[in-house]
Amino acid sequence: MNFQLRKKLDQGEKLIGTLLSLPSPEIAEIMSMVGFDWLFIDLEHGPHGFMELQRMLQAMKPGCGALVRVPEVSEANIKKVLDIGAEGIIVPKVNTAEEAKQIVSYAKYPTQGVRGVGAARAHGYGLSFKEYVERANKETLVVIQIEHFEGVNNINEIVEVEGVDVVFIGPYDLSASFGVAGQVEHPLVKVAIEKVETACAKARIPMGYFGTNPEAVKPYLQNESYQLITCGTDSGFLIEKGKSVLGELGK
Ligand code: 3PY
Repeated sequence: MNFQLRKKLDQGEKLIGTLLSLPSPEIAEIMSMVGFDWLFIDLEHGPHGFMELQRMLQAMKPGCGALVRVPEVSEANIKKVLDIGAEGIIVPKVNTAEEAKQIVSYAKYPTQGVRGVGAARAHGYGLSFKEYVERANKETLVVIQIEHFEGVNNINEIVEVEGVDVVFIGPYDLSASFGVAGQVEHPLVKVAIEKVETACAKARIPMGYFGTNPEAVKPYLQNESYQLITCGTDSGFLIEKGKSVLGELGK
């Protein structure tokens, strides 16, 4: 595995990705060919299983990285996603430092964590086993999502957890937690995001943000705290283009 995302993040690069909610190797292939730096593959809301995930990663063009959102925190989920060859995990709705510590420990081989050692695609099915195991703790990324007011309330403790590489805002869930679902510009959401930004800046942890369109992510692209930007979704692109074609044809 030739992982590049960690190096690029460490060099301060801004990495633009898009969210894939459909279990399609062809879509993963096309999006990696189009030039996105990375793909956010969503096993939390998407119907993908681990086999579809493997096919998607196999289809991607080298140079485009994959971060995979696990459906929930479990040792089995995190281990399988990394063994299949993801460059890192994205974990939804992390609300406490305890949860963050647990996640890091599942993602790291001993002695930093408890990740099980077994041959799979990430290890070249065993061919590059030693090399992968030596590099994995350094190269694989642990991205945690703050997307509930409880996580915002505990952010100062969460960013202290060693091994958390990126704090990623989930603006839609965050707005829902305040009872204003979908209002990602609502003052309650904005103030919460600013609190997370302050804590991350102090702890020197880069941040990530998701927006459905370029206008929504531009302010975050310009904000130096943010390095992982996710713009749009596969299904959103299809809907938008399908509607616009029909509109042009007067339907
Ligand atoms: C959200 O906006 O809630 C998300 O999780 C997007 O990543």
